[in-house]
Amino acid sequence: MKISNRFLGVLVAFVLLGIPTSHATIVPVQILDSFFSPDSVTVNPGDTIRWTNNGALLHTSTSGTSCVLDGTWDSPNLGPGGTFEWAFTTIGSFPYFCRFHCIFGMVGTAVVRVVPGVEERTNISSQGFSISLIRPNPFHRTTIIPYSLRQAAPVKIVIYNIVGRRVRTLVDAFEEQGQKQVVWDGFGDEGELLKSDIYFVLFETPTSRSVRKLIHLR
Ligand SMILES: [Cu+2]
Repeated sequence: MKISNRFLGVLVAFVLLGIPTSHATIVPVQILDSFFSPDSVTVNPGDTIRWTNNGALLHTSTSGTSCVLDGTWDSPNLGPGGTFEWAFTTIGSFPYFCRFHCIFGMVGTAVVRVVPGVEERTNISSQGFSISLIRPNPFHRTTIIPYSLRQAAPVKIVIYNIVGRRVRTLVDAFEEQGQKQVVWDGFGDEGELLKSDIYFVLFETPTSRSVRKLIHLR
């Protein structure tokens, strides 16, 4: 089913009225010591981006271009482990930067639009678990794996290499129902950056099991 302009209009109206959309989700972006990862992220209207400082230095997420604040959002100084969230309610492209490192090119963009695959994301499978479009795929630095749970369940999301060896466990936890996503950064469980190759992501709950192919290009 294609998303019609009418549907889009209704969605936008809902967002403008402040009514949460059913697929609102928190999208993670990592702050590393010289860049945001991913540096461009596409979210649906109503989604929230959560920046987490996984670096060792102080950073910020500050909206604006050319290192000039535009006043939409400006996080406090985030130390290692610090997080900041911002909910995006209007469609558009929102550039941002780190106040400390913008002059070194530490910039990012949040693109807010109705993401293709939203129908799939909201059409939860009868087995209670569905996986949406993994994007980007192929990926270079990070890829986002969206999924949804119709009911709370123990969930395992594991990356295997081409010969079937487990290289990374992304999720192994009891999770509540809802739209989720997990980011894979191309690293293995031992902290090693894995080589360019085809990988498989296995999703497992007590009642379902499915596999998707992922291409990692370093
Ligand atoms: Cu910074």
